[in-house]
Amino acid sequence: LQDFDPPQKTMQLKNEYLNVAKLSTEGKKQKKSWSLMWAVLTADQLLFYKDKQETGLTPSGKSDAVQLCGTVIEWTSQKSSRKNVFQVTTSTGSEYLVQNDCYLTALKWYNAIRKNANSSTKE
Ligand code: I3S
Repeated sequence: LQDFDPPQKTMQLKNEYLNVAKLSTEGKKQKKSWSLMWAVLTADQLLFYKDKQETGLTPSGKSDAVQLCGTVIEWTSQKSSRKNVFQVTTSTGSEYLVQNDCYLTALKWYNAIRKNANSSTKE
């Protein structure tokens, strides 16, 4: 029974299509390739789905799950020529670039992810 996450942790706090490029997986460099992903933020995870319709599937399916505990979020102008890009670096060494042409959209996600990463890390 203890396997169940409390409802407030799995609840979707924010969801939207964002441009995402994975730079590395657990320290291993990947070929940078941007794609439009359906991003879902919960209290302790950032999930990326290829499509909005896939959110019903398990996170282990076609999506990517970022554990926010120990994750660092920083704006970057070095790693892409695109505007409004921030980097998400996990405690296990996976790196993602997240981007939106609208600054306010990018800022809202930056703030929301940072807030949850900070509170997940303190728990
Ligand atoms: O850091 P890079 O290599 O300049 O990033 C670009 C590449 O990912 C490129 O793909 P190809 O190497 O297959 O052409 C993308 O099309 C570009 O969008 C990347 O640069 P930006 O500045 O958009 O992140």
